[in-house]
Amino acid sequence: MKHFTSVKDVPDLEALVARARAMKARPRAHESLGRGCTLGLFFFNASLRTRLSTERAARNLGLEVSIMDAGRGWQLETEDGVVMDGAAAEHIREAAGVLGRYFDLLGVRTFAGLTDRQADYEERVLQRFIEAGGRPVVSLESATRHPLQSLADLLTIEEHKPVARPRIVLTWAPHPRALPQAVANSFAEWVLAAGYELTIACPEGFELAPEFTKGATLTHDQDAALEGAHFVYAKNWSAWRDYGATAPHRTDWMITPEKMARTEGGRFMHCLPVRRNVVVHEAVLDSAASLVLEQAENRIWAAQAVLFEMLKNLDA
Ligand code: AN0
Ligand code: CP
Repeated sequence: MKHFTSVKDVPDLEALVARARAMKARPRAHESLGRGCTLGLFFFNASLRTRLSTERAARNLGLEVSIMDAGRGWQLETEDGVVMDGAAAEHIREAAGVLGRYFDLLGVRTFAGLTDRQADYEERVLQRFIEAGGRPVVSLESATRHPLQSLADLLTIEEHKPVARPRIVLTWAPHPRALPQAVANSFAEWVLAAGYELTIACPEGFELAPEFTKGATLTHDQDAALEGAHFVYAKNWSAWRDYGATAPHRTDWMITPEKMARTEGGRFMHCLPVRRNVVVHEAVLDSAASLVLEQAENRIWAAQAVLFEMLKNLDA
């Protein structure tokens, strides 16, 4: 595996999940693998989990890690051919090129702008970073995907599924701000690639891009979708069709204990950060049904499995 930007980069999904489980069982078993190798993580946006779990994972593999928070005070130009007489002092081509000279492996987090759908869905920032960096790149969440999150989510489902073929529901939930579709797109893509059936519930107008949801069952009836579910993955996303539109007034879509009661002993999932009593009622988060901390922990083992495969590829 050279780059890790989507499930499409994974040659054997089952083997990668097994690798993550092995890392969890013996975190330090490969602590000399990364010796002498360096990993540079570049964040255009704030992060708690991705930043710290990836650092944890890298250290478990013996990698040296440096992290740059570029969100504040460091504006990069990402478009080609522009006259750079505005706020951005540096172009991504130089910035990523420099990082490629400093590190063996690179990680980058870049959010969707949510104004230009085409630019976001072409992953222009991520692609330019990959081109200019000249090194293997792990996505720490891009405009349209969050593959490390999805791998951790899949691992969590494998660990907690009560039956071989669980009923998995991805449901839209309200949020005051416009958020990307990345987590939801990615969750759908990975769960479907793993061969599970998936139901996606959202208000009208909030359907995800068809390229991510082909094979899933789509519904606008959340209550019906929750009936008999084993996993309820809640997430807000802004609209793909009317790009970036939000619906914070749809408070009727918040996940409550009453809604969870429709499920088949369903477990609650969310990638975090989550807004209590907006996306989900606190009674659900504080209940035994919640898997959110298990998911967050599994971010370490997901990142460690991915970095392990990328390090092996460096040697090859
Ligand atoms: C982001 C999102 O929904 O995409 C990050 C999730 C990992 N969430 C927020 O910005 C609250
Ligand atoms: N779930 C997740 O990626 O969280 P952070 O934004 O804190 O990294």
